[in-house]
Amino acid sequence: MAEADVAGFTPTGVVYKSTELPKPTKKSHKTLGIKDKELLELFEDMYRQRRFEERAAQMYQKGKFGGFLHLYIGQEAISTGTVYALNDDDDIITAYRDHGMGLARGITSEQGMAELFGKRTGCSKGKGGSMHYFDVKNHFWGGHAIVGAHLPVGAGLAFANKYQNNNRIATCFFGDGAIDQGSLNESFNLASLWKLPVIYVVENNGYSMGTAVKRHSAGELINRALPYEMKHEVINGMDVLTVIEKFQEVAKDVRENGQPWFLEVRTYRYRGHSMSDPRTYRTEEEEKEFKETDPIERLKTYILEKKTASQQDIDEVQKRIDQEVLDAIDAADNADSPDPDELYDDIYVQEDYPFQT
Ligand SMILES: Cc1ncc(C[n+]2csc(CCOP(=O)(O)OP(=O)(O)O)c2C)c(N)n1
Ligand SMILES: [Mg+2]
Repeated sequence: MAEADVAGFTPTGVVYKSTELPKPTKKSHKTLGIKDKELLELFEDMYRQRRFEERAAQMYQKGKFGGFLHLYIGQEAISTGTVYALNDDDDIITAYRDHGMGLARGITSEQGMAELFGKRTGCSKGKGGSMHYFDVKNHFWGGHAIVGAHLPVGAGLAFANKYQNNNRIATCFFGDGAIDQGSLNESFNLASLWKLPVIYVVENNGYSMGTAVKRHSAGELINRALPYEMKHEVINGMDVLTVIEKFQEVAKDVRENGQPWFLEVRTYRYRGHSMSDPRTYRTEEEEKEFKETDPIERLKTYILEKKTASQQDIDEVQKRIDQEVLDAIDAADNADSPDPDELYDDIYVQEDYPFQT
């Protein structure tokens, strides 16, 4: 059956938008200011996110915790590359597929796993779960479950930084499913009008739940920048060096010129939307094609080709992280749940809110 038939439309000869990956950077790590030994650290960072989530999926299947679990596997170059390129006190906010960004930003495997298990040692004290990782100390503002709802908060973070004149910028990530929410237009409008120091980033992983981008969204995603006259670009999100290159450039421009950017980062979600998704809406060939661009394998190949570290160094990193994640599971298993008396702690209440009954 033709694709258009599946969607319920009559084929019209419309050329669908491209979901092709733009070319990765040709620049070497040295040209980008990345030291030899930092390449192995970038590898470690991405591998931690991958291993953590593979084990998290196993724990979910074993019934160690419930609720939703959305895996970031395949998208790790984006979290690792962004965190490397930004300053440590720049603000980051994202949607519910948040484990990778949280771990890259400084949440430990132990805090992350405990949060999934709903334990008080978790990064949100066990009360947020998978979709609500938070680490305010590291300027990581969540983890938001409602599609598009955090985009105005991203503008707010940037507004606060501009107001305080502190030279910090905000970066707000969201999925392609958020592209047509009204909140995107409201946020882009104010960001541009008030020249807010914010980078909006759509992680285009091809799907919103089981609906392909080409079926849920009219026109190219990147064109959403045009009515608001925002600077914009589409980049390859499977190559960590490309992500670093572009975020370094864009962060500098936002910081120096005080104006927002919109980036479309093309990537692929290897797993289903959540744990209950059998992925019947796409082919094995498509998954295989994207797995050939795997960001972790790609960096490993680069490291070995440039001889900045050996296979043995890589094996050692993997062994150490494998153990770190197993230890995190043990710790989460043995930690306490939050006390029921703490249920209403850490909840924002404005005492003089006028519309409260
Ligand atoms: C306002 C709203 N509508 C619907 C949902 C249900 N929902 C949860 S995730 C999701 C898909 C979002 O896809 P995308 O933004 O592409 O993010 P991805 O899962 O690919 O990371 C939807 C529709 C929701 N959480 N919020
Ligand atoms: Mg998506």
